[in-house]
Amino acid sequence: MTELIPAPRSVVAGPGEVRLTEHSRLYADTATEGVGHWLRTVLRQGTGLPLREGRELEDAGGDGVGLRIDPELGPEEYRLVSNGDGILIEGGGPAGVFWGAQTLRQLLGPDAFRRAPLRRDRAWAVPYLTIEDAPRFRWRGLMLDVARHFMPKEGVLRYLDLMAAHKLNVFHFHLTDDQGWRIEIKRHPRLTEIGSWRARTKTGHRASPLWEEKPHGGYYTQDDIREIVSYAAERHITVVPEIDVPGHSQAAIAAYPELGNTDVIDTTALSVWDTWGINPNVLAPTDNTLRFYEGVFEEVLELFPSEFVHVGGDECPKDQWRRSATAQARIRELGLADEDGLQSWFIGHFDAWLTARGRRLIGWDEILEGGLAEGAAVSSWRGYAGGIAAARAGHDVVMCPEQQVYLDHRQAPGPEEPVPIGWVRTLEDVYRFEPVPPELTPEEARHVLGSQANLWTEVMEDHARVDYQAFPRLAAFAEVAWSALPAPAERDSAGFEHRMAAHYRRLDALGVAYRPPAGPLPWQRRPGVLGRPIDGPPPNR
Ligand code: TNX
Repeated sequence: MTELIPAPRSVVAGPGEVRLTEHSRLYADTATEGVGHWLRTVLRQGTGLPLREGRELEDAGGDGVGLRIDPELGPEEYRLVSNGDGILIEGGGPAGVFWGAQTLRQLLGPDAFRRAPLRRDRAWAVPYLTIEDAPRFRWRGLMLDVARHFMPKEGVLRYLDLMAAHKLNVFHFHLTDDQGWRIEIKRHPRLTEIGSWRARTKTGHRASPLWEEKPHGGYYTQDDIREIVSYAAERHITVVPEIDVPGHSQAAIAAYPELGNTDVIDTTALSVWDTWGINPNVLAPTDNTLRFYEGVFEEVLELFPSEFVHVGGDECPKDQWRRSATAQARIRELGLADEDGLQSWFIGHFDAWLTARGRRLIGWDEILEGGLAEGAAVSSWRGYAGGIAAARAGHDVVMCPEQQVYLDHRQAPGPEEPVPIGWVRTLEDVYRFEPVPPELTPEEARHVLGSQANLWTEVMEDHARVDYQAFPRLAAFAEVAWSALPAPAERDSAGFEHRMAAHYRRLDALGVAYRPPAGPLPWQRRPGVLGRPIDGPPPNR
């Protein structure tokens, strides 16, 4: 039963076990009451045990569970002891206790992950052991793109639960893109009235001749967002919102044509984009655009308490700025060298704006081009290079190179994989991903806050597709981000696969539609109608 994922720092097992029964009590000290509430709720669902409240730690003695703070431990560190006195989980902060509670759930076996007990008469046992554990990185993230395909709120809450089960703690919420605007902004209602729906959708990759001829869309109201942020916080997950500027903005321009480069194209003719790729229709670098987005970010800051706010900054083609008299005048007026300078001025504006409000900007590694704003952090996605350059320049970095942790890329070669993306990133590739490149000195490496896996959803139109792409690779990623693994070549991938056998049973109980080790099930395959070049060079760039 100790086939834990992610692997803890140390486990010392002894003979014997604690048996949880209907008489078992759960005690939580004041600081860990929230964790106690979470643990009681999920265990009651899966096991049927009431885990009545203990008034003091002694009530949890023998066959109960105690939760409390041990100030000697780090904030996310925990110790789980199961012995003749019962089960005691101590953490340096509530987050540490919460991760310990996740470990306890795994120790109880796969059925503890169900929503209702299979039967009432079974025993629930936890072996005698001592687990000491702490995360390697403080940023253990998952990015979910809800712009390309909208994921209704329930699905997002479910992903937060799946993240928590894997001890992931940063949810990077990609809320806007060319193909959809997904967050209600009260002062600019057309962003969702117009920007959250597209008339049709390209099927498969962008070279496909096929379309799904039906409207697609949806958005989160501000109350939905508050609920998501609060649900995440209960699970010790920080939500980092992304509003992508100045590229990836066609949905916003379709809603408010004055945001685009009106002296280059007729932006009133644009609609929410219905295909994939890098879009030439970018924001105009005008005062009107800046004021508009300051308004957007003001509402965003009210909804998301996170230290970091993501402003995108990726894939912003400069052609329209080259042809725009307005953009060229701005370049001259600001004394900039070129259009790259304009992009960096644009990002720099929001860096200063966010910093003045006590937040920090983070953006995709393109924000390094033309000079990176001081204090800004970088999501390094086009490989390690951006992250290395940023760390050397003293900027914080989240490593998420597409070569390793892009979960939209296919997980095996062959015609059965249901994605039109040529690159193969296997479970083992992800397991051998190292967030800190050897090029960095220990001093520079301190700027690597951690890592995240990214789920872009061009080809994932529902939650079953997202599950298929995310799992099992997200489990490998979680271990990379949490556990103190050795260098990639020395990692025990056979041991990991052995533990995965137990983990698949947990994912089954959770209802995750993962990719089975033997390949996709018939319903997970996709008929060969995508116009996809199989296993060739990446067709999506
Ligand atoms: C690049 S990663 C993008 C996304 C795409 C993704 C597909 C990044 C910052 N931009 O817009 O969805 O590739 O893999």
